[in-house]
Amino acid sequence: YKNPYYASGRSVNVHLFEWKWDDIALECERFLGPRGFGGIQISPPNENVVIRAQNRPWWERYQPMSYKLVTRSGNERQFADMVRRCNAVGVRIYVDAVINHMTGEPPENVGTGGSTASFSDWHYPAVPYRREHFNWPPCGIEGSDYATNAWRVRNCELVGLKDLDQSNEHVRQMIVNFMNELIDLGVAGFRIDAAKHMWPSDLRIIYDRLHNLNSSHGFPQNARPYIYHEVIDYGSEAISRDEYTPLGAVTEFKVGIELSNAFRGNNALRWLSSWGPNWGLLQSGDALTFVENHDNERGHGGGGGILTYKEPRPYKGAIAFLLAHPYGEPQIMSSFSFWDSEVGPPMDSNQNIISPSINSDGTCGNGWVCQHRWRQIYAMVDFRNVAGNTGVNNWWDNGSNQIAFCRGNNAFIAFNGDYWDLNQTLQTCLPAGRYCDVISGDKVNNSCRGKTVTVGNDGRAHISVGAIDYDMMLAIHIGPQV
Ligand code: LAG
Ligand code: CA
Repeated sequence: YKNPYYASGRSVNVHLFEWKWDDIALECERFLGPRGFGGIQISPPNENVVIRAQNRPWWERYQPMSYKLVTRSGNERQFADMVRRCNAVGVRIYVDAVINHMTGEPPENVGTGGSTASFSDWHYPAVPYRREHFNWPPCGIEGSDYATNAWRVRNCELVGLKDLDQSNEHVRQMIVNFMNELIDLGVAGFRIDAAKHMWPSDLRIIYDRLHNLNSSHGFPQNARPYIYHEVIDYGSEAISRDEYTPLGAVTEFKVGIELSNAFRGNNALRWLSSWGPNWGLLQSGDALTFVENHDNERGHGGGGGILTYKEPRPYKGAIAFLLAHPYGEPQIMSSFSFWDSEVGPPMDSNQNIISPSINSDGTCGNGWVCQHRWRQIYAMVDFRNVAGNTGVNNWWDNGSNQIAFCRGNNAFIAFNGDYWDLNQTLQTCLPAGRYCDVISGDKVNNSCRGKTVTVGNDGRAHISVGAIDYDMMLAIHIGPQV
């Protein structure tokens, strides 16, 4: 359950938060496929409760009404079409699976697929679930439970959401059927929402009943879905991330904290020379890594203080490091712009999601940030693919915030987080030649729009990253320039 089964030469997952299935299919064909992206985490595809009273907050999608594949992102036909078209261009789909709970007690009682429920009876006829399928009697998780009481964290309600009992055979079977339907439609795996709130032993039984990935979508025989567990573990709770690594990968939230800290200038970049488990992080093969996720970019899920698109210079630096370094299985966020932490995606007067528009420079409009279309970010996706499975070599630093390293003989990157210029001749480990810095500009008609770097026969090159340059890094590699 730890292999994402990316198509060969691909290595990065992008969370297209609240995108519609038709738009994702198009994005796979016109951008993500050609640019070498490995996969997409999509928003929960199953029916959720509609919350008009709060103007359709993004988090209504974390309140399931049923496992019907009908949401504001699209219906089952559109879902199937998206998966088929993305797989056809080498881009995998990972589903955000909300299986810990159903809804709270929202003021309205209709789902995105038209289902109704009777919340106060714990009755969801469209699944169906009844009272006996929930942990009973209901209790609410309290803040203090996280430190001391694993049982309450798993068997009580998370923010009032009706807590399913995954030790119940009917519940397991409904969840297995839901996940198998998605696997049969060609998805490559799952993010397990709120995994901390479910017993690993129950999850194991569910996973053991999952189908192999669908070989008619290009997966090898006997391939198991990639499963990454959302477990927020900063090291001080009754439940540890290590309880989930025997089951699959785990979200490593410490990565975003540490990289945000370092790239904001609160911890010298030189220390990143030991990046990885030495920092108290999970083993590389166990870790789904990212700077920000949809919760902590807006102060939800106990998060905050993480770099986001709103602080673009250090943010791009942190993402460049995340993608340049071989540690972990990286994911990037692609957001809609927001000022209010509850507001949902851009929508029209009928509350339908508005598609992103594409500007002439390739960036998005209509309220979509599309970090994956920022040159500095998509260029680093390509960098990681070119680096392949090489390690880190030729580490250099100035004892402060200027660092550089190579990935084998394939790729080289330098960062300047100091208040003075980086102007050095450094060992790049690349073959002699002229390279375009992929951060400062694309290559157009065989010439560099940004900086040019000339590597000599000895592999050395003059590297310049000014303290006030637009970006804090410079990257070159042997691949054809995108
Ligand atoms: C998650 N991971 O464990 C998701 O990443 C996170 O986004 C989900 O919370 C949460 N677990 C449940 O799936 C989000 C919002 C919450 C929201 C919840 C349900 O961060 O704020 O709660 O989704 O929609 C909302 C209200 C609460 C209310 C609750 C139940 O904000 O005040 O108690 O609904 O009515
Ligand atoms: Ca639970």
